[in-house]
Amino acid sequence: MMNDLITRHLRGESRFTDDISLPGSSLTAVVFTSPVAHGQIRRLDGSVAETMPGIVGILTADHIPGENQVGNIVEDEPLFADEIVEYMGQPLALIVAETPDAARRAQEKIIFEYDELPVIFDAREAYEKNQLITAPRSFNIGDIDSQWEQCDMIVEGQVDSGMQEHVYLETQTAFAVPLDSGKIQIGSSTQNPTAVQKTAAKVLGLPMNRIETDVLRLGGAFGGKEDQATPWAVMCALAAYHYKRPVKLVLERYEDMAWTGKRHSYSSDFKLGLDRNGRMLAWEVHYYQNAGASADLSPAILERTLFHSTNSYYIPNVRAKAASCRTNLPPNTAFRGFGGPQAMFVMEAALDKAAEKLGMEREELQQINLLRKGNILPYGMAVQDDHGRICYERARELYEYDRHLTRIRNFNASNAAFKKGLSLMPVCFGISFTSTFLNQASALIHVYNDGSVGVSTGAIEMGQGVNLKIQKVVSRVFGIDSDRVFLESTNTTRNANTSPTAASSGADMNGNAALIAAREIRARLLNHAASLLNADPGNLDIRSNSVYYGESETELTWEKVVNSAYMQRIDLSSHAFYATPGIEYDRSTEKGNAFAYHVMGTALTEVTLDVLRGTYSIDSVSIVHDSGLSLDEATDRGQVEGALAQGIGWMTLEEIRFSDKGRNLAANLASYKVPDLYSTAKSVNIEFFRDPENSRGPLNSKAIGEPPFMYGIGAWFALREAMKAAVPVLDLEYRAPLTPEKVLLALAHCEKYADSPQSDT
Ligand code: LUZ
Ligand code: MOS
Repeated sequence: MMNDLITRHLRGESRFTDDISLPGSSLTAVVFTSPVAHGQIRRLDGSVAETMPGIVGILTADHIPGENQVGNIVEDEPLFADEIVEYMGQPLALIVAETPDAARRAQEKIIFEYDELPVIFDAREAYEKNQLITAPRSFNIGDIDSQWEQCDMIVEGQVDSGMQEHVYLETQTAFAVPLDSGKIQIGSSTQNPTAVQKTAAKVLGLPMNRIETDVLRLGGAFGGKEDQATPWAVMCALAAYHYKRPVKLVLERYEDMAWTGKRHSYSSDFKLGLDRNGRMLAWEVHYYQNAGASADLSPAILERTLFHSTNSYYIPNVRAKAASCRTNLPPNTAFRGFGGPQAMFVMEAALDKAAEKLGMEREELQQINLLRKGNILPYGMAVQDDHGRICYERARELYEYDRHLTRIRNFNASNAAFKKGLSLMPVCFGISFTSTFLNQASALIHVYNDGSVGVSTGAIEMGQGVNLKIQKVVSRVFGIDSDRVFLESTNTTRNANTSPTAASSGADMNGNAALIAAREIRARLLNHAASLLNADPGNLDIRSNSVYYGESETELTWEKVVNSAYMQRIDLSSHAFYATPGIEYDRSTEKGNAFAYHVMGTALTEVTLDVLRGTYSIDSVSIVHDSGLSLDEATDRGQVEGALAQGIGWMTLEEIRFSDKGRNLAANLASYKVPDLYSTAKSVNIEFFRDPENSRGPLNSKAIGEPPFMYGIGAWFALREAMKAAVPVLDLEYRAPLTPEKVLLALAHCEKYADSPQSDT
């Protein structure tokens, strides 16, 4: 029988934020945003718009009773701009109306006058002009300056990777309902209900106990709703506060794409030193992150970039520097991988360049330098196991790398119009929030006296299956069928001070909290059963919905023991807290055990290039992935496949360009290409490597969400191999995405295939 959580979803019965009917006379809101990337505000006048039919009111910075501030890590982001606008699409006013049509008509009648100010869109230019979000960071290990002399070979270069739009199916959506005693309930499509609660409280000048955030489920997020769901929800709260009526706000796709932040583009410089055997000795890298106009999560993302500067390799001497650069673009934000992919692309590019110069395969260099258990990473943490090496070797063997390499060489030797390329891509990704304090979660479990179970945690279900996993954890601990366990919405009144569901750690942390809470209730029930059966609780167990004494089923069913415990006034509820043990990080020394563990794996990618057209297909990606004992294998398979497709999209297809005025030229799904069935991998093979000893998630599982994204980087390098087979003297910049257009221009030896700004007409 298929799990109920899945069947309801498949039938289209699952509800999302916009499906929830609001009580009585609810209002609609739309947002008026800046038409200019940088400007001094001269006049913002809604007086004409306000008199239009159906308009309830227009709210600006002047209507904020508390602080006009939504910045999370750095307080540098107003809810509504009041003196200056810093990017095109920055919110200026909220139009609140009886109907969506009325609101949209008024949107056009707002008068906005400004004096244009100079703009910066490029991270390196911002760095030169000292436009930084926070102080630059630097990770150091060994003694890099004395190492260069020891190196037999040094390669240097530049690497660029592009932005990426989240394209969650459900756009940013929120509503707010005024309750009794000045309390406001917010419904939000957010990964971070506590941030919504806290920010709404701050903007309204209320204590947090007057705001409740409730989240049912999200139609995708991918990091795009970790921080950037907040302003829309706070706007609804502000309107509900002023007009004492429920208010809903749903962004149109073109608004969402134009106004919200993306994955950060990075531009980086590297210098890599090796000995003649291909061992990496010294690694120097400088990352320039394009943060956009305010901090958002950029400092945390920058940090994760530094943590992943050496990916799956051991390098004893490292100096990695990173700067978060302020530009006049929408603030960039979390996106699956959170700065890790950008770092890994640079590392692989450096390896590629070194391999070419040494006359070796990139894969040979990878193999020589793979991490071993006990190796010290640049941030001082020791590698806990050899899973990276094991997965790499297993992928080579299982998927017959050597045989395919020979086959592809033969193919390329006898075909001019088509060329094939092959690559291996190892991934090593740290699991835990890099801000140690965020590694906490809670669960609240009620066993009702009819035997049914309700579970509330801080985890947000966004399609990744976290509810299914927690349901399995709880039903396994209780020894009952999973359909007896109901997963409640995520609600700040039931679970307070929640961390965002992010960093791949939602199931790990909330699952562990649920595990602890369920075990507490189970122990009480077993004690009670022991007294009923006159037995030692140590000999009792609950499984298959009954209490067992050793191997024999007793007459106590789950319902009976639950109801009897209730009659004896035994607490059938439990709240539990989980704080990931053993992690600490010191930002003053940039050293510490930042992660609970690493997830490792390797992908083998094969591509075929059409040399005349520059088009290509990703023929297959074959993966060995370190999964621990999966809580739900179909879910984990789906996560690997989805992340891979998204990674391939980032590396090959998805391209965002801005006009010379800072307008996003790819702010709709006609000009922004996400991978479809034809452009993602034609076949995907996955083998899970399971080592319960080293799997620190609940019931020996491991985090799954982000690490497989980075397998997609393999597509870039496989494509480069195919291009080199066509044009041996190929001089390809390390620049993503490698779109068919760029492939074609590079193959044609076109010197200038880099992006050039287009005029804003
Ligand atoms: N969010 C965050 C994340 O706040 N800190 C992190 O370390 C992180 N890592 C991945 C994804 N989201
Ligand atoms: Mo995220 S990139 O919200 O885990």
